[in-house]
Amino acid sequence: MRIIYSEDHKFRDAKTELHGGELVKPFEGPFRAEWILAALQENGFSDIVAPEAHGLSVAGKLHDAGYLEFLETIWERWTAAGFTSEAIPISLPVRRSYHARPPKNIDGLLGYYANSVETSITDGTYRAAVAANDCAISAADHITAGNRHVFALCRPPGHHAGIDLFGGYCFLNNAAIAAQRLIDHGAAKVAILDVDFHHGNGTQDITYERDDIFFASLHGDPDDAFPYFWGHAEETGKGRGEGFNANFPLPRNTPWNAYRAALESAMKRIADFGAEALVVSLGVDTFEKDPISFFRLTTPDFQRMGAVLAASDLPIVTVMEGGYGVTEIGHNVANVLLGMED
Ligand code: SP5
Ligand code: ZN
Repeated sequence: MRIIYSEDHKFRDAKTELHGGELVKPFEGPFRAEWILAALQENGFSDIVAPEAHGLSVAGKLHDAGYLEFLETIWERWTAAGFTSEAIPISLPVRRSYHARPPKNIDGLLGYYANSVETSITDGTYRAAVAANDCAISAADHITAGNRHVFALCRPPGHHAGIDLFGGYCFLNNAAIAAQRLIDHGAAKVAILDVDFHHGNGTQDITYERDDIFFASLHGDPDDAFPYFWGHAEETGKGRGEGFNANFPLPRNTPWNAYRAALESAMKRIADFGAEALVVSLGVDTFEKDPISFFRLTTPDFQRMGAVLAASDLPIVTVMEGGYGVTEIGHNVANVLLGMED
């Protein structure tokens, strides 16, 4: 399987994350991609290529123009405003902010474009996010060129990034960008399946009113898990997108057998939709030892997951999302890809 990887992920290296009332070392850091890359190499994956540079040519079709300009300029504007530490939003539009609009004040703008506040913005964040977007686009292009399965080792992740929102360690929605690229190159219907532990609220936001992208997400029940305010089963799409969104919230301690049943339901929905290609938002934070999540998947379960995905017989772009804390994340990712190749 071909793997798309850019060293530029290293430019996303925040020092702070707001967690439990403290600024801690972020769960999402460069070490994650290093562990994953090492495990892939150990498992014999050797076809590892750098992405082409695409800039925001695809992202511009999905994300708001003001938001993209914000991402590009926030660090410069933040430091010009006299702040010396990392950029953390403090004030967000909420219920009854009827007249919310992008303020000119940089501190206000930061909150306007945030959906959660654990994600500090730093020098280099934008550069790394664009590189991850390049990986997703290049992976889609290798599929269009005839590859069956391609893995984009994206970092920072993307599935919490909405039309005009960052948060949950995400800035540009790499999975939606891959799906859009497949459509731009001729696919009529693309499915995105999100198996990260957390609901893919950003991907849902971007695809909610579309009928050419079917979005399915398996995740910790938002009643008990981040991002809390999205991911309920009754969110089924809107307008022409009604019926093209499927959420599978699952309870604390979900083991592989219960997970597999939900996964097979999601795959059935994707087959019924008539997808021509599948984008998988792969988070391995469903692992039993993940520090911020509560499912109970084991390392061998990830190979079983890969087999279920490949049984769809669809071309698959797999895009890296979450998975934290322990070196096993690398082996868990490798196992998904090995399961696809069997
Ligand atoms: C891409 C991705 O996986 N993003 C996840 C972002 C989660 N950020 C907030 C985490 C809050 C976790 N709180 C659980 C504490 C468990 N001790
Ligand atoms: Zn996650």
